[in-house]
Amino acid sequence: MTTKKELRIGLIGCGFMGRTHSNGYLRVKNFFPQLAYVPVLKAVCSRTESKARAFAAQWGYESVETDWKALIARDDIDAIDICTPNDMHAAIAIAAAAAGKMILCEKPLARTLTESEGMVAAIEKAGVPNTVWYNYRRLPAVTLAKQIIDSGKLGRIFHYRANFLQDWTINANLPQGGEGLWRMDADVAGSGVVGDLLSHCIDTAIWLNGHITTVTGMTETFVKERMHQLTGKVEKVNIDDACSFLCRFSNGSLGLFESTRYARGHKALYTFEINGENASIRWDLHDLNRLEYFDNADASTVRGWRSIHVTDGDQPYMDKWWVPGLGIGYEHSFVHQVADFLLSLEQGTACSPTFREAFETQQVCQAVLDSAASGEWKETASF
Ligand code: SOE
Repeated sequence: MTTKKELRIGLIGCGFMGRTHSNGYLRVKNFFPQLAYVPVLKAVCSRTESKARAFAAQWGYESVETDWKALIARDDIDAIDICTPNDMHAAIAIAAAAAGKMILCEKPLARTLTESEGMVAAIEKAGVPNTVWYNYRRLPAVTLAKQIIDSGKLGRIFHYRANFLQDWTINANLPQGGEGLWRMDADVAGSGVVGDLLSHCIDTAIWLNGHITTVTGMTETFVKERMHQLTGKVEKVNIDDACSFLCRFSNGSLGLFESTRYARGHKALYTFEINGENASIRWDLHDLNRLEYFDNADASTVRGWRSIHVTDGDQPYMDKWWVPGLGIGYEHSFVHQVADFLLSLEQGTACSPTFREAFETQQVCQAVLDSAASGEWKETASF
């Protein structure tokens, strides 16, 4: 018999993110056995019952629901995990908070700043534990970057540079909206690459380098009209296919960000580089166990970019996995987020990024979109 405390999960949404989160819940008890809490996959919810049943059978959920309100009303659910398309995040989070449930919400927090504001207010009024799944923070090499920066080794930071490049929407015949393609529909997604991809870069940047104060951006929609899967009609495309922006951080450094779904040859190239007075670091999602580090204090005879293979037990999270030298993957970042959420419950602390912290990312996204629309520099709203 387990002496662990149960965290009974009600998952809403059976897509790609539903799978990454479910895998996190399943793996955490094997690899983080010291935690006081253990997730229990109580129920999964999808509008389509057959889909919910197939998902429950595949991932081990005990029951299914087809109405998210019924899921929230259940007494045997402690935490609601929101893995729906973005247009449902606000309604579900606000209702779940009012019902006193803990909430784990997939990124971005919502479609708009206004929706996000309502969510932060609801969760803070309810006082329930919450987190937003900006998973890349929890890759060991990215967490190591945070530790190196916080140790002061970089000194004064001058530049922060990030890219998130994909190529899956180049085909002009790709429809917009509907099953599997909701990210192409602005009514559902809120925005294109800004909310979907740059939000990851912004979350990591704020975490590593502090607040972003002003931005100037440009966006482009390369294919202006596409068939909408749900209406069967050719409709105007309202998402941004690409966005580049410049910004200033409150520590005085300059930022340069680029994201697109039109970078032929790139499927998910997320990279960042940070240049400080004494040292620089850079990271690439395609080689996610590696952190590159240049330290100007090294003897000139051996000075150069070090390639740190982040697989040692002394490095973040890696004592939980295999043996030094053996890397881990994308999916482990979600296991780490579950572990950190469970630890935060045990310790009575917040699990970063909270809704309020993710709201700051949303403010930057909004400022970038506003700047692209007006052609002006924009201040991110004061937090
Ligand atoms: C889009 O293709 C996407 O799946 C994002 O929605 C995820 O957040 C990102 O991690 C990978 O790309």
